[in-house]
Amino acid sequence: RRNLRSMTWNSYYDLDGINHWIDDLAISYPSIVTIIKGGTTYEGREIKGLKISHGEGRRIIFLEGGIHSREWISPATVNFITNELLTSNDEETIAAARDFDWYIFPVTNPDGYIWTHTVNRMWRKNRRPVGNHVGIDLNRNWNNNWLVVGASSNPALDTYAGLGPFSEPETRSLSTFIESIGDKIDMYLSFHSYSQLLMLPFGNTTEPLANYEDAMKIGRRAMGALSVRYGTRYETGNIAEAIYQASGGSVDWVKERLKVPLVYCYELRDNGTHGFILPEDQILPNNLEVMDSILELILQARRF
Ligand code: ING
Ligand code: ZN
Repeated sequence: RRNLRSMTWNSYYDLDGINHWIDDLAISYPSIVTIIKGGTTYEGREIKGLKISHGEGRRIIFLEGGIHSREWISPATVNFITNELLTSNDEETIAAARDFDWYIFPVTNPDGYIWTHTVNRMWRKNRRPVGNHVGIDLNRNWNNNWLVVGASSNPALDTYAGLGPFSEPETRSLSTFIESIGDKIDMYLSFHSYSQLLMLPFGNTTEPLANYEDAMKIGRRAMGALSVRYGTRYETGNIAEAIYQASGGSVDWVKERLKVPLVYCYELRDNGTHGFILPEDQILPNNLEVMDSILELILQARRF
């Protein structure tokens, strides 16, 4: 039998590398890991993910990575969390893995991700052609306040919201999948870069809506935990106050439509020195500090 792959944290992996690794995890951990299909892309690829489960009937933590293809640190972070949940000897991590069902999609925009590895490193959108242009911003295409603010109707732009809410196969199929497990999700985490922020819904208004106060308290504590290891500073706030007003993003839809209790969107390292092209020697430190914050999020959520 061939050797099963393990992932390293000193370089970025392409789509094949990630997908083969996921396949090998299902072979290595047959009673815990299940391959799941979150949907299908414009070019016909599978949105591949995995479920980590130590038994029936648990509440769910959902991880969404790589909806913007150039933000390579996002899939790398999600893969690291996955790896920790399966291999760590740390007690808190073992408990986190055991007590929840984890639904994990490191690359939710596979067509775009391949494009950044082959043609244009700075590609953000999916790869569907519209007129003379290509690509819809998959984080402006969700059916909540679609095209209201911080989104464009111009297909030439990076924030083009598409022809209508859920016009794209990626968002349509992924949202259908999420909806099918929606009432069991306790926490939904979306990973972007860059800016070092932990953001909560909503993107269309700076008003503190839903469980803003509780979510802020939990988020701030988690960012405290994140800063311990290397002193990395993250700000916490709702999307509109922390970064800019923008609607049609996944987290707003998950929060508003599915009423998931805790919904956060990370903007990972860095603060703009390297931006989307985060050097490979920062992958591991980024991953370690984010993992610290995830354990704290879970700890705080359990207390609530
Ligand atoms: N940032 C996110 C973006 O889509 C965001 C910020 C998150 C906006 C959620 C709206 C909803 O613009 C990056 N870096 O992509
Ligand atoms: Zn992004």
